[in-house]
Amino acid sequence: MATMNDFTVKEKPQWCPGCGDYAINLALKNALAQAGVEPHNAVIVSGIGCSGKMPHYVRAYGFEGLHGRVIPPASGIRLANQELTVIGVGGDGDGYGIGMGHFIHVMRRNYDMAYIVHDNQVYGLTTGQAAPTTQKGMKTKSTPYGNLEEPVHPIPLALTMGATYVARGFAGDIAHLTSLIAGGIKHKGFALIDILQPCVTFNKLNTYEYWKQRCYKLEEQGHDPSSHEKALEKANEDWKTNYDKIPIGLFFREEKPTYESELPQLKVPLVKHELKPVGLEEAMDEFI
Ligand SMILES: Cc1ncc(C[n+]2csc(CCOP(=O)(O)OP(=O)(O)O)c2C)c(N)n1
Ligand code: SF4
Ligand SMILES: [Mg+2]
Repeated sequence: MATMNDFTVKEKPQWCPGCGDYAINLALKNALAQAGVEPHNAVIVSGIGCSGKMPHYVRAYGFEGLHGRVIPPASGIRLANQELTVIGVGGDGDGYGIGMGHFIHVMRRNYDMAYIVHDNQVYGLTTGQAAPTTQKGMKTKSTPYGNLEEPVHPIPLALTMGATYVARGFAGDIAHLTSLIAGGIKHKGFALIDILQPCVTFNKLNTYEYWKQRCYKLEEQGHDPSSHEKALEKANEDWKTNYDKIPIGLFFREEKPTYESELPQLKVPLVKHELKPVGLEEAMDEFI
């Protein structure tokens, strides 16, 4: 069985010292090992951002694509070969901004994949502009007088769009985060793991200390993740308490057939299908 070291690359990550991305990298490698995944069966798919560097820092298959386009290649890989464990990784700008359309639709389809969002409330790579999860009033490079927009709330959004595993972790608690990611990898269906990730260089509001003072663990309060209603209640607690109380942990989990499992054509993975040359006219007759 693979260990965390089997997922470790020789190169040193190039994130800023103290960035929460280091903790996510450790938690992800640990979680892959805990979930019993082998490096040759894992694919890490990312978009563009500081978070988008993750495929370079995990020893597995990897694909760093376009900004906001984590989900399309991840979905394609899943459909082509269900024997692979597919992990999408991206930023809050990537997934909840430019990639929002993909995020919403993948949840109602319930592909079997885990999606990890480095939620640092800013555009890190492009040096600190406001992102979709930036809190109202926060001053950033692009909002020097304070952000006028209400933030996106990914957890209630995921719950209402049909995600079957919905969790929020904190990069300041690696053991807890590891168990949430491992749970998402093992879950048969779409798993969102939104991660509160301090960007120590460009976000001076949402620091490690900020989250530590406010976060509490759902499981320590006896939360029942099988109840959608209770999950929604908890999911709205952060913004309803003006970020005084921020629940982290597993909000919701349910078993539902995945999209892939409902397609008889995928009983044998597409990559293992025998390809027979088909003439153009024959194909036109069949499909048009
Ligand atoms: C289509 C497109 N638009 C804009 C950009 C510029 N760009 C690169 S990364 C990024 C935002 C990164 O923020 P986020 O997704 O939150 O990731 P982080 O760097 O914070 O991890 C932007 C706007 C781009 N690369 N491609
Ligand atoms: S800019 Fe922010 S998110 Fe990017 S590496 Fe530096 S601390 Fe991390
Ligand atoms: Mg970001």
